[in-house]
Amino acid sequence: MTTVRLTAAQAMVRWLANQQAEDGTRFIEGIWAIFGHGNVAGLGEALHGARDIFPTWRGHNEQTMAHTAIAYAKASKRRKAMAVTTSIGPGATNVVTAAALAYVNRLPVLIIPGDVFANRAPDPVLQQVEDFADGTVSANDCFRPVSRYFDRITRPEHILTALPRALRVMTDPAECGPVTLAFCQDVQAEAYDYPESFFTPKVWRIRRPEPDQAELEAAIAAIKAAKAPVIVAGGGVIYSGAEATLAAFAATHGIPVVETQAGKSALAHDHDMNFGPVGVTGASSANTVCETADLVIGLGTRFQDFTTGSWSLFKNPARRLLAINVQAYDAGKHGAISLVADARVALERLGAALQGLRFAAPDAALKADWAAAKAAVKATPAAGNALPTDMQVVGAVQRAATPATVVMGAAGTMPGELHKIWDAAPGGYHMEYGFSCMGYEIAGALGIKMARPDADVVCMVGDGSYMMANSELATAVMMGVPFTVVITDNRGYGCINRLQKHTGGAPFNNLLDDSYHVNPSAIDFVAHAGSMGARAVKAGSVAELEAKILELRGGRVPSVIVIDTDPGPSTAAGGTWWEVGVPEVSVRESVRAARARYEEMKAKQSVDG
Ligand SMILES: Cc1ncc(C[n+]2csc(CCOP(=O)(O)OP(=O)(O)O)c2C)c(N)n1
Ligand SMILES: [Mg+2]
Repeated sequence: MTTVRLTAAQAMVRWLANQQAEDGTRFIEGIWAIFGHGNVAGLGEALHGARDIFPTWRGHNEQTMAHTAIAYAKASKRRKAMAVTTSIGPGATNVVTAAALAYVNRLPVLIIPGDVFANRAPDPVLQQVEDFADGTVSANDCFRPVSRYFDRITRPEHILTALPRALRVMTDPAECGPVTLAFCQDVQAEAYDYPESFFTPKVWRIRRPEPDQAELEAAIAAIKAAKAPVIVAGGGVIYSGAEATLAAFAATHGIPVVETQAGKSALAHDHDMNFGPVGVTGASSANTVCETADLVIGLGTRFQDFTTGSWSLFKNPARRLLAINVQAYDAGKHGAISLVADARVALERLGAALQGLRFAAPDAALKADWAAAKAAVKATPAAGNALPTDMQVVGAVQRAATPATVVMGAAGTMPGELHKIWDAAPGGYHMEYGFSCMGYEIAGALGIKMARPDADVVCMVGDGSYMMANSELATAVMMGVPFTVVITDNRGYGCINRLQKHTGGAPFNNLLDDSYHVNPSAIDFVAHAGSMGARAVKAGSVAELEAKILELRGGRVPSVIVIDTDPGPSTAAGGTWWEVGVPEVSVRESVRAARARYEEMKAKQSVDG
């Protein structure tokens, strides 16, 4: 056996550089790194040695550089990913939130935090947490519940098994998610005679599981027995690359499609059978179709509560649920008829069996009514002193959009409004709404642009989310990765303020002016973003915003446009109930009234599994 003597870190980097996506490029495109004593001498030195074959990028915060990696994987439809390395202790635990984000959203990212000394000689090393009762625990054990695969590399030969397992999980469509390889800092630097064959280039093909025959037959029977089916299209449609198949299937069979946050832009917004966004942030067209449907066909969806209106949406007493999912866990939810399969393959098999079967599509007037509702809230406001609404801001961004535009976001008012009223071109919508993590936005925009250099990436971020995490803006400037950031400054947490009001609460601790202060908050977002090197400007009106988007597009650094908005309004049309626990006893009348409304809706919730 031919061997090569390398440190464990050198071997890891060499191996990673040789793993290929189906298109022949590196599956792990490169690595985000912030060094400390836990990785600088071991992995850091190895990355320097391999810098011509495996790029290293420096972020400003471990959590957000991981967000960039995760957004890259999402924008690559899980066909490519990135790695992230940190030191031990705080550098590592900073990534736990990002790991959870990737875990919830089923997105691949390879996390390589440094770990304590395997030899324990210097214990406790700087930043070691020291569990009094368990000598095997380190800070990195925080990653266990939010990793699809976790391993601790305590001997150099461990990577021979750990690395292939890591890539297997990241490229498995059902198990896909974050992998954590906690790398003991002494082990990174230890040498071993690795077999040359370990480094043979390998292509990681993403399999398309075929359905089980009996499950397929049950699904066909359920569709044939239905009179008014609806397809709830989730992120799985996009990850499977099933968009065109779904468009044809829906058109052929006259089955309406509604889209979840992760599934939005699977179909063009003006496809005849696209009845729009579903659920809490959904359209009246989509939700009306769902309320009356006698067969709800989940296609690549987790049935998150925003999709199902906390299970109050599907109201037809005869309603059955068919869940098509590559992951059996999701296919088995809520007593569904399960069809475990890749979305595209499942549609092909169903289409072949259903032949010319055609349902009476819902009334197209539903779509026309929703189009009118959208247009009304997105229209440019007349000139005046009133602050614009967030919907009017969306209108300006929409008018400035091109077929290459990818609008993105994660938390706050924007995800709900964009889901409702944004007219997405196919592939033109990227919302992190599995974890809805404030602070994903700017880092995520960077990841999307790296994955899709030809896209016109527009990051929609509230003042609150911007304040939570913005420093990868400086990274994007440094790397010359341009995108457009629109900051809607409504002086606080507008959407939670509205939720608080809706649940009977007093305005408290959400908007900046309702929060404890000695001096009123006065953040200059233009100066802040400008100080990091972005081209930052203020738009004094919606019309000015539209003009500035066009003017600043196409630079070599991100542009940031700040606009003041009214925290009050949101789109009233469409939507469904969403369960948020309202206090059962209260001295406040508004809370008691909200509780009564809550109990009314609880009675309408279905609890089938
Ligand atoms: C990390 C994180 N913390 C808290 C929340 C809860 N949360 C959701 S939206 C929001 C406020 C967002 O404020 P902003 O970004 O200004 O958006 P706005 O609704 O004001 O437009 C909060 C606190 C969250 N989603 N993520
Ligand atoms: Mg805000």
